[in-house]
Amino acid sequence: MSASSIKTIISSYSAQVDAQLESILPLASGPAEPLFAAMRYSVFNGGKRLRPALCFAAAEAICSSDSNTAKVAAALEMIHAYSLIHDDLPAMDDDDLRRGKPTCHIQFDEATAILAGDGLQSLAFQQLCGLSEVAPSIVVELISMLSRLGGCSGMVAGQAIDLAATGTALDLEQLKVMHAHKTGALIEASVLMGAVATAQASAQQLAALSEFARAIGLAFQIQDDILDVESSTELLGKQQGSDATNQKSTYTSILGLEQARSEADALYRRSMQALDCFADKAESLRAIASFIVQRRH
Ligand code: GRG
Repeated sequence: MSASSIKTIISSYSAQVDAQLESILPLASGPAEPLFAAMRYSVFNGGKRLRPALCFAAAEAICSSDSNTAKVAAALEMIHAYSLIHDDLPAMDDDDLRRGKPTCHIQFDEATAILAGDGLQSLAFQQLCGLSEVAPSIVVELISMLSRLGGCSGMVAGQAIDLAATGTALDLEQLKVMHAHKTGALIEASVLMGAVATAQASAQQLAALSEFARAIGLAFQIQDDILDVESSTELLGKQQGSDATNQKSTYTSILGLEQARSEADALYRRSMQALDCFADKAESLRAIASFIVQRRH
């Protein structure tokens, strides 16, 4: 599939999730106006919408996507946006630039940024609770997945491992564990929740999607590490070279650029194999996976 067709697929999913986000995020008015403005600022400031795209594409690998998929995708994007707001705070990575714009706490203030993250997190779960046309057992399964993979068994634990490791050198295995939690868990949630929301996914299909997501999640992180070395602040929309500045262990610092690239390639191939059982139904997932390893920002 050509690069422009991949972009077309991702844009069509983005349009659907953006419409959903627009409808659920509170308007920036009333006594809590700064909070709502900060939530909107952090959601609508130019994210690539990769997690929603994976959610839609996974639903299509099983059968088809629908309005419930858009709601699940919006919940995932709100969790992602909250994680970035909190990650950028002075108490964590202390970053001023995100997506080429001032980070939430710089644009607003620290207290508002903390609340915006909190508000987005709870709104994500509220969104899942409001799913219609799916059985209550599916809603509970989706809530359980997002709390497990986005919370202290997944992404939040990854962030804690990362913070605890600051200033120490991790070996490759420790780095993998950290990234499988910090970045990989929400990517896995995106794929699995898109499939589960269809109510038609078999255990075998979920296992294959899980394998796909784990491989592409790690490849995503390796590409992130490569871009931190190779790209520019302008293209990345965040400070280039920040991993080295913050003395963080990365795939490139441990393996070197060339080996990091071949590791990402190997993971990409593994992710493709995991999709074999879906034949043509997984074309969009394949396209997004190739975008992930080829992306320049
Ligand atoms: C604070 C609970 C908590 C978690 C933070 C995800 C995360 C954990 C921190 C982000 C730090 C970081 C830059 C990780 C590298 C991988 C990553 C998640 C990059 C950003 O994702 P993209 O490229 O972002 O999909 P966009 O801007 O396109 O939405």
